Amino acid sequence: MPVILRVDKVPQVLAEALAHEHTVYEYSKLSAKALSDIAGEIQVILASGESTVTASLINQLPELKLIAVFGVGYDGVDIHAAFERNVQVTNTPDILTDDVADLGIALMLNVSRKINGAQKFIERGNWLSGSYPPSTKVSGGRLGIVGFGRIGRAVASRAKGFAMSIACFDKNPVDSHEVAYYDNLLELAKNSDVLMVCASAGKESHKLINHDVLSALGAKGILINIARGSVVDEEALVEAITQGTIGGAGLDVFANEPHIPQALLDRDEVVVTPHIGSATQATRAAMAKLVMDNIAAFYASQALLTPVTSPD
Ligand code: 8YV
Repeated sequence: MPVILRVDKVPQVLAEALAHEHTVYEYSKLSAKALSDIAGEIQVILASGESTVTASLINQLPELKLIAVFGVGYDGVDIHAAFERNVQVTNTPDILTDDVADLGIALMLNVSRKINGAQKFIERGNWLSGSYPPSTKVSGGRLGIVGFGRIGRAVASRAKGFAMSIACFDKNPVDSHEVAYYDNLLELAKNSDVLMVCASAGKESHKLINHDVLSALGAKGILINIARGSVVDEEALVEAITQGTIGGAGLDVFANEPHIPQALLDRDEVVVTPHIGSATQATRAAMAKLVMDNIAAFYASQALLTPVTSPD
C-alpha cells in the first residue's frame, strides 16, 4: 500500500478515508529511527494549514513527491525546499473563501456591537440593574482590508451590504472603482474604522500589523485577523489593547496557537475564536474531498487539481 506521512491533525473522515487505501503514519508518533526506517517509502506528506514542514524533513524523504495541504495557507511548508526537490504541493483554495469571509464579518459585527460582552452582561445578571452601554455602529463605516486576494475580495463584497466605504492595501495595485487602493498601510489604517487582515502569511507579511499600524488605527479602531497570527505583532497588539490605543479586536488566529495571551481574554472589546475560519461541516467535507482527489490524481499520474504553482 502507498505510504503517507501525516504531520498534523486532519478531520477524522479524511484520516479514515485515506487509511483504507494507504498506510498512514503519524509523524508525531514516530521515533527518529522509525522515521528513517520508512523514509524511502514515503511519497506523500499530508499536512494542514497550521503545519510546519521543514526543509530538513523534506530532504529526509528521498521518494517524497507530494505535500498535500488541508487548508489554503501553506506558509508552514518550506516551499522553496519542496520546489527545489521537485516535490509538488497542493492546497484547498476557493472552497473555504466564503466561510472565512463570513467569519471576518461576524467578528467585525461582534466586536463593534459587543455581542459577547452584552451576553456576559445578561449572564452576570447585570441587566436587572441597568442597561448595557451603547456600542459602535458598523453600517456606513470605513473598512480597510489588508491583502486583497480571494478572501479580501469576499469580505469586500459582504461589506458592501453594510454600505461601508471599502479600501485596501495589497502588494499588487488594485484597480477598482468600488475599492480604494492604498500603497501605504499606515495611511489605510489611519483612514479605517475597522482594519481586517486577510493577507497570506510569509516573509513579506510577517508582523505587518505592528505598533505603528495599530497606533494609526487609533483608539476607536478595530482590528480583525482572519489570516494568520504571524501577520500581526502580537506583543504590540496586547499593548494596544491593554493601553486602549485601539478600540478592540476580533481574532481567529494567533502567533502561537493554541496559546493565547491571557491579556486578550475576558474583555468585552476583544472576541477570540479558535482558528475556525473554514470550520463549517460543509466546507471541511469539501476540503477533505479535495485533498483526497489531489492525492488520488497524484497516484494515478494525473494532473493535480489544485497545485501551488509559485512560492508566494
Ligand atoms: C484550517 C487554514 O484551519 O486554510 C487554511 O489555511 O488555516 C484553515 O482552513 C486548517 O488548514 C485546518 O487545520
